[in-house]
Amino acid sequence: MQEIILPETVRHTVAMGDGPAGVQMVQVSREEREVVADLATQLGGVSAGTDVQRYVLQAQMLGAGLPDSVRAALLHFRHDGDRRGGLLLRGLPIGDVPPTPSEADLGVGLHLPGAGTLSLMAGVLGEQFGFLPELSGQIVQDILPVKGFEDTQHSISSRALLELHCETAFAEERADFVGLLCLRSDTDHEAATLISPAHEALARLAPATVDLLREPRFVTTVDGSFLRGSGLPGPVVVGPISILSGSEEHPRLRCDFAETRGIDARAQRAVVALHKAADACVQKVGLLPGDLLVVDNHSAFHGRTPFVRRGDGRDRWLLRTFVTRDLAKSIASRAGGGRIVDIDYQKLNTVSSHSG
Ligand SMILES: O=C(O)CCC(=O)C(=O)O
Ligand SMILES: [Fe+2]
Repeated sequence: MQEIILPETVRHTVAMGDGPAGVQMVQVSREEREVVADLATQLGGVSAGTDVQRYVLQAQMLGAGLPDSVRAALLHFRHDGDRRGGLLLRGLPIGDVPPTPSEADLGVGLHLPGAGTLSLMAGVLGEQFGFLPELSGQIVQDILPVKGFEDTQHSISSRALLELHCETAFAEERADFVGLLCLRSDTDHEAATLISPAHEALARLAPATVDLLREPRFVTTVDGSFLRGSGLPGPVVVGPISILSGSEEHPRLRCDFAETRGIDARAQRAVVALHKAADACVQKVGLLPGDLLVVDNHSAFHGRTPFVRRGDGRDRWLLRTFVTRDLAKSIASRAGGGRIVDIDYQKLNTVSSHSG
């Protein structure tokens, strides 16, 4: 019988080098790439668009056949997270990549071999899910630069720096992990994904500031991209929340520097100090085709440097997915027990927009 690899022993079985930016990295070999590609092809027999439940289950079943090094790295990351906040798998199969679409809500990437690769990896980490109406509410989303959004704080921006954030900080149901699989880099190689580990940023702050971040003295607004079609006139403000929880050794964050603010002057100064500290210890990861970056959405902020959108079909293109360890926590927001969370934003609006 084959020996079962327990999480405690996993770290000894994986050869991990430091990635381009001090992020833990696993280089996938050519043989391993072929195994993953074969599994992704098998998964391709189920539609990720119309048969989501069966698709995710199939990905989880097939995941048992992934190469040990890949599986062990993902299981280890799932178990403990990583103080560096990210895991980079380099050299994954993505198949033929068509021209980058000009819109992000057409669900093009969902049907590509890369989506199969991403979902196989996600199935080892936990449960894949999506949010309505963000990027058509699919479980695999296209992250690419879109005309008219260049200077926004949406993930489809380009010219603007995408500020450091925890993904969907407004939502209790937010992902434990965000998976970003690169299909195409930007032509100029200017775009870099940013990672800033919580413990490093916190180490730069005065103890009184860290204590304050643990108090429920903050509010956070819902990203505009989630409110499209909701009919709500103004910002949806959620709170009061604490930005920091967890232990000193394993801090947990809930903050998006484009959306989160203090409800009084001292609390706001703490947000500004944290932002400055997080910026100061940012790591840049220039994703290459076949790179999967898994971000721990609790122990690190992520963001992206500015780059140029050309609209020539060669623009940067990532596939993104959200993974939770516990899908049951969002059951009230998932109609019919599916995998797409549909939040009632009106109910979420717990704070008068005049406060703060
Ligand atoms: O484009 C990137 O590298 C990261 C974008 C991002 O933060 C996201 O899609 O959640
Ligand atoms: Fe993000």
